[in-house]
Amino acid sequence: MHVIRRRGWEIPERLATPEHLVFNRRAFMAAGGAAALSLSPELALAQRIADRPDPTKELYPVKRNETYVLDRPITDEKVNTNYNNFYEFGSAKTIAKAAQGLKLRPWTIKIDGMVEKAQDIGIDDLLRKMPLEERLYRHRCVEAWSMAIAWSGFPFAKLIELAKPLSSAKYVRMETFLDASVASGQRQSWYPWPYVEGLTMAEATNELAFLVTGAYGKPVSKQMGAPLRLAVPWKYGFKSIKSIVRFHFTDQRPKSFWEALQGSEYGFWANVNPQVPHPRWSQATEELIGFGERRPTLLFNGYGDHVAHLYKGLEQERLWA
Ligand SMILES: Nc1nc2c(c(=O)[nH]1)N[C@H]1C(S)=C(S)[C@@H](COP(=O)(O)O)O[C@H]1N2
Ligand SMILES: [Mo]
Repeated sequence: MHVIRRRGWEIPERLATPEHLVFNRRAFMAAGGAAALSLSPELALAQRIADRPDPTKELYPVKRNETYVLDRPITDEKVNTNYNNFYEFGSAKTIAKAAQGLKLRPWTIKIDGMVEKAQDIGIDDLLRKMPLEERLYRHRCVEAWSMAIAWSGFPFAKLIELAKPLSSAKYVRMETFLDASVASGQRQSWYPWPYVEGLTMAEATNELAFLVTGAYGKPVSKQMGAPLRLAVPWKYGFKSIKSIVRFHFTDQRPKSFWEALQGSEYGFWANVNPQVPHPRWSQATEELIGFGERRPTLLFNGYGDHVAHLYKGLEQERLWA
């Protein structure tokens, strides 16, 4: 049997933080890690539910854009769909089953704020308008683990074309759904729900910024942020907001969920930098989840050629938290 060994894990449990409080790695390992996932009846059930037909299923797989190449293997789908951060459904990594309660239709996305004309658009109409492609991206969580994923979706820039923001808009602020009746985490009132994230217009229109509708050649799973989630792979994972219901264009810098909760540790930019530690642990290396391997982390998670120019002249800003 394939055994995943705990190797060089550097974050002591006593350093538990809002995000890390939940990093229930010990439980994951105690369950036998990835090898056990296929054996656990509970997780197998969650998987089957997640595999139910989706109205957009026939759109996938989509053609891969070969521009984006990986330096590591793609994370196994079973590992990825059973090891998630999605606080709406709980603060452990094992929220896959709870997330199946999320209803994906109707799913209306509001586009408003500093735009020519505010609009509401259903996810299926949006999907039909957007050019879908597949991209292989790395994902680096601020907790110092990483995965590699075959996302499907469309460039954020295409949504912005549809939204027609005014030239005065400087930021796009995104929100996750708010429904405590399905998301038990949202009954925990000490969190600043709904989950919010934001990008500058230059970031959102950068070619790397990707709105995800699928993964592993099919509609993206609920636990990974169906039906629409962001992937900004040069930033820490918390920037990649899941299950988005609103894009609000504004000239005010958005305050994100994690920044609102713990501003001393999480900021607006959150670009990956191995040389700048989190206040309580090193960011120098990362664990490749599912592979039992640690690797040095790369500046901008290896995407500096695409994005480093966005931060010129902003050296006084807190670019790395
Ligand atoms: N709405 C919402 N989006 C979210 C989160 C969350 O808790 N809620 N967690 C973030 C964090 S910390 C990470 S690392 C990624 C995890 O994505 P994954 O579960 O698909 O790996 O989602 C991000 N997006
Ligand atoms: Mo994360």
